[in-house]
Amino acid sequence: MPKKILITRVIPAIAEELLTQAGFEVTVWRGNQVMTKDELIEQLLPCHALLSLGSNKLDRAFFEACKHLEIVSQFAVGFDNIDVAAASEFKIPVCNTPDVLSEATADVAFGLMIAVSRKMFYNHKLILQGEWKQFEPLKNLGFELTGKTLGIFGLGRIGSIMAQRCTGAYGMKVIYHNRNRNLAAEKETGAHYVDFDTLLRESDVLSVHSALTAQTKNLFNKEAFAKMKNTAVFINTARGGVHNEIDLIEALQNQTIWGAGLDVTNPEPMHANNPLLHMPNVAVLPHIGSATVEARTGMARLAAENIISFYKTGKPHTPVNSGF
Ligand code: 8YV
Repeated sequence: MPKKILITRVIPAIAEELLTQAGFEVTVWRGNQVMTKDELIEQLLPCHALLSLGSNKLDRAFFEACKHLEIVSQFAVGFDNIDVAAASEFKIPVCNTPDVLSEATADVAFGLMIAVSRKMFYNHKLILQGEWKQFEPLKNLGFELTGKTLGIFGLGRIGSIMAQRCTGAYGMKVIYHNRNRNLAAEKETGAHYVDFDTLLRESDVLSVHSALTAQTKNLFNKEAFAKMKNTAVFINTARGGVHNEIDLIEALQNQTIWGAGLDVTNPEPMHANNPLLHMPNVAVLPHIGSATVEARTGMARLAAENIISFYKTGKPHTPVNSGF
């Protein structure tokens, strides 16, 4: 009997192709909406493995209802939607898709930094509103990035690429803060480790690349923004839950910080009347970090290969819980 796999959204076809070629029976949920928890549990009753997306909330109750699952392979690098401790209790390996989306996501961070520093989204809106009338010598001036200090919160794969982009393009000095020092990344990027308060105090651009965890949730709040330069730009392409959006709006309105570039918001989707969308020094994108053909194809391939490798060798390529 072939093992049955459920894929919870239509993703690049390579995932289904690889799994089918490897002898699995694949069901793809073709609805446009994310499945409800009940729909997901019902669909999984006859399945052995789940290929999930970040939009599926896999909490303890889910794992209690689906303890028959043999593996969960997520089409995303982030896995804050999954109660990994609960999965581990039921001896279910959970995998993610690191590396394949790092270039694409770093590009969005880099692009947002430039867009904010030159108020690009706002200036574009002025044209749409018929407000481009004449050359303005003193209006809507941005600032230059050359020689500025980039602060990275979470120097992993994506943060390292962002650091390299910024040193290569603008000769920026790079400082970073992680829970633990990343000596390999320091060597690769020339980044200097600093404590969290120094990161806040010294960054001209502060870019978040960490996972959302109990420790990072709401970390960029009123208190943190108050320690930043009033000329600083805050960039978040990781998870909206790492910043407090009400505090961010206030910090921008009070000019506690200068600007912000967000690819992730809190909540998602952001409501169209959110004040951030109307601020000159803010650029917001709808969570498109991994939205390139290359990254999404790589994610689909790796998510499928994790399942294939698990059933062939007992070991998935990129598990996030230990023991697998
Ligand atoms: C995905 C992401 O778009 O990989 C991640 O962690 O945030 C994005 O690449 C999304 O989570 C798809 O599941």
